[in-house]
Amino acid sequence: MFETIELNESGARATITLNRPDRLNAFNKTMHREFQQALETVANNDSLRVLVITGAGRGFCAGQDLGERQPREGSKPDLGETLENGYNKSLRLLHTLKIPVVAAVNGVAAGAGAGIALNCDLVLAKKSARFIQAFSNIGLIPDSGMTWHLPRLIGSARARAITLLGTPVDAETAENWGMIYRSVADENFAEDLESLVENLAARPTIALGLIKDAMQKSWANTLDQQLDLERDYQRIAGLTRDFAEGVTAFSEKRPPVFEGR
Ligand code: T3D
Repeated sequence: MFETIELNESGARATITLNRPDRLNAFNKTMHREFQQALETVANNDSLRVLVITGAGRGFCAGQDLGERQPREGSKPDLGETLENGYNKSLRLLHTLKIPVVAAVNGVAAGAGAGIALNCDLVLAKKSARFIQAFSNIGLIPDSGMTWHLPRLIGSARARAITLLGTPVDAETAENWGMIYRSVADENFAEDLESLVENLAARPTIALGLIKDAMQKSWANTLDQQLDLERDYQRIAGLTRDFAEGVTAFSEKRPPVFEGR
């Protein structure tokens, strides 16, 4: 069905695999369209409780396919337009998903490829992976939300350094800086990913969606506004079947069985 990605929906989990390994899964026009279609499909499937985004082959994603950006005599590119309809549209879809999204970073993540990973809720990376803000290496500015996320994740000094210099950040450093959730030995990656995904898929999905949204909104809110938001979201969480199950299971001294409802 897709040419440049794979979408696998199985039970409570979906996996989107960026699938142009010979280009390190760089985004061409078709991949932009197909990635957005896949995200819409995931958003419309109520049985899903976790999404994984990963890359085929040795890379996660090398950002924009530069083969599509070769200068042509007499024609000037409008990269604002390509951002609006490509990465920005995808990231807005990603951020409105109500289920947790895990970036399984299996190899190098460069440019908007790093951007896609860092826009996910949890980033699990192989120790051998690298994150490269490659934009300034080719005369561009960081996009895909990187000028927003990076200073918040790792502080302004490091964010300025890695974006101005294009310095690669290895996965272990990325974890130590708070850029990603965790880096794991390459040989443990598949197993650790599996247990993370299993755990998320079994947790109370509505509460997880509300947590994601509350964390997101906190950046723009005052403490007072955030306390109001917590009151409103807790009201919603308190009406879920999973909350009733959580409290019942606690009283009965057994593990809860959440249904995501
Ligand atoms: O344009 C707009 O719409 C604006 C938005 C821009 C968003 C962006 O993402 S801008 C940043 C674009 N990305 C880059 O600048 C990264 C370019 N790639 C690299 O710097 C390196 O490839 C890596 C550091 C990612 C990996 O290096 P390495 O040595 O592990 O692999 P390699 O040999 O460079 O790459 C392997 C192949 O993938 C190679 O092809 P070949 O020689 O085997 O035929 C290489 O050309 C290809 N490849 C890697 N990145 C891209 C790519 N092909 C097209 N586009 C790429 N971005």
